[in-house]
Amino acid sequence: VARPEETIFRSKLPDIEINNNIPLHTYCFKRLAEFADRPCVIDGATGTVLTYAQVEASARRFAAGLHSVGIGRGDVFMILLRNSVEFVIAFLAASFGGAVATTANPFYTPGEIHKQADGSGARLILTESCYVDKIRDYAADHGVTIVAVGDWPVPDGCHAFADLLACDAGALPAVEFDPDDVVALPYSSGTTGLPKGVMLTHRSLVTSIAQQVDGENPNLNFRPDDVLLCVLPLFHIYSLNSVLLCSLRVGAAILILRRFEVGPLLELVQRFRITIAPLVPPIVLEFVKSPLVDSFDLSSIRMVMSGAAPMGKEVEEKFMAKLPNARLGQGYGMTEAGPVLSMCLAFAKHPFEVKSGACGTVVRNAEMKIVDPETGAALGRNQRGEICIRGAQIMKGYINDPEATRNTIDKDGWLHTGDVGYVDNDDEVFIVDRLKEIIKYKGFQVAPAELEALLVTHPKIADAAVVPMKDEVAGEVPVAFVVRSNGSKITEDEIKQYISRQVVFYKRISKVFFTEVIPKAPSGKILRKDLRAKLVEK
Ligand code: AYL
Repeated sequence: VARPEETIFRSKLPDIEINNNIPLHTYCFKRLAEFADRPCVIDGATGTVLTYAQVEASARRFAAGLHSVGIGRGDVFMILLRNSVEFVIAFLAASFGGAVATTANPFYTPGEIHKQADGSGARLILTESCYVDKIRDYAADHGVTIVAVGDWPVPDGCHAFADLLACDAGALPAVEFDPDDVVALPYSSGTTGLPKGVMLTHRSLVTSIAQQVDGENPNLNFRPDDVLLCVLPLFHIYSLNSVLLCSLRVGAAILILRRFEVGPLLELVQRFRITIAPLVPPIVLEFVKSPLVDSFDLSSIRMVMSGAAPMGKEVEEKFMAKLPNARLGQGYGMTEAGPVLSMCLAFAKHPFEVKSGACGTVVRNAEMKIVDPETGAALGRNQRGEICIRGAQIMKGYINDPEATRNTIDKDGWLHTGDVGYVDNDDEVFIVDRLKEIIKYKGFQVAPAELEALLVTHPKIADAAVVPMKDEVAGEVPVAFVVRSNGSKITEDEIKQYISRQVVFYKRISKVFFTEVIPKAPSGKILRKDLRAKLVEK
């Protein structure tokens, strides 16, 4: 008889053999001969189509181009692009060249970009011409190369994307390879503190993709004749992994959109006969609310995925009533977990019955356990605790931060998510709460520690704490508790503006509460629970 502390949850699908000792691009393009002439990426703005053969060849040429400007094995470069064909080519080029791509939001302020460029040690930044001004001084001061996409002529002092792409792929020397080499370095604050570089290796990404789309009965049944909507930002791991890389592996077409707007999006769904739409809850909500949904033919959609933030059961049910032909389900991921922990089994080739509100079942070739946050003991079914995951897909660690890595992945290899949930009698995962600090604005991460650090640099602020507040549209928004410094009369508006100038739109503080003191534990840790409780009273 298994004792409760031994309870480990597994997928309902059998484990499969995963060859995760090969480079990510080799794995993704395994069936290139078969798919060579099929559409790979479609630019939603122009309708331009690149085939699999063209994308693969472009990535190899761009890898040679990167090499020609000094980016080789183990070197980090930043992709600071909106969704685009160039993004896809550059990311795959990182894999071909043995380099590391750190992905960042092009809407970041210069300060936010500089922090990530510094922390990751990026030696080159690839961005659009219109954003070059954000990084020009930084690049000059730090000897960082800039590669610009778009607008001719190329901004002063930058290389042109097109020139690097014109390199001869044969000029790329053979690259030594280790499956545990890092290939992607997205940023995440994890369970606490500031954003950190998450080291995802070839092995971890190959494993994660295989867990989703490989096997006789894939958990996520993407097919070569599918057309996937890629509107979620590729700099975020959800879109990079579950949309781009999973599609490449199966030979599907990827329709790339730069931004989300309901009307134009619905029109494209109809025009390109999109079959799979990976979304986040706020976009699902817009679909539910928009009267436009009834004026387009959306019958091609067979699968709608939601992830990155909680989705209410009501939204889910309303959506299914509106699009009865489509299957809606959730995936649950965390950047550090590689990222997918659990995936809806109604998306399998031979689908299972699932419940609305569930976040899927743990992926195959992985182990999940639910632990009591107080005692660390593993809990049985239907008992709430911290969700932990183990498997070859999880991150190698945080870059240059062994301590944060140790605090997240324990000595037995379990990654602690900071999410509270349970596994029910049918192996479905439900997320009910969060132990960690992070705030989720429409699925985007906001790290309270980052905003707190900015707030306390203001001379009129003595102390500050940032916590999430529920919001109907965004899910959560950051709000601040502020202790004014002696005699200061700083106002809510001044504080909001001070922060707005320094951060991307979704990190803006939506409300300020002045207080006498920030509640803290003897260790100095902010008692966020107490502050969140105060919000409920307000
Ligand atoms: P990060 N329901 C509730 N909360 C969720 C869900 C979900 N379905 N998915 C993610 N979260 C929260 O690193 C949770 O708190 O990665 C988790 O720890 O930006 C945190 O978001 C992680 O935030 C997919 C589906 C990737 C989802 C993802 C999520 C990546 C978000 C691939 O196929």
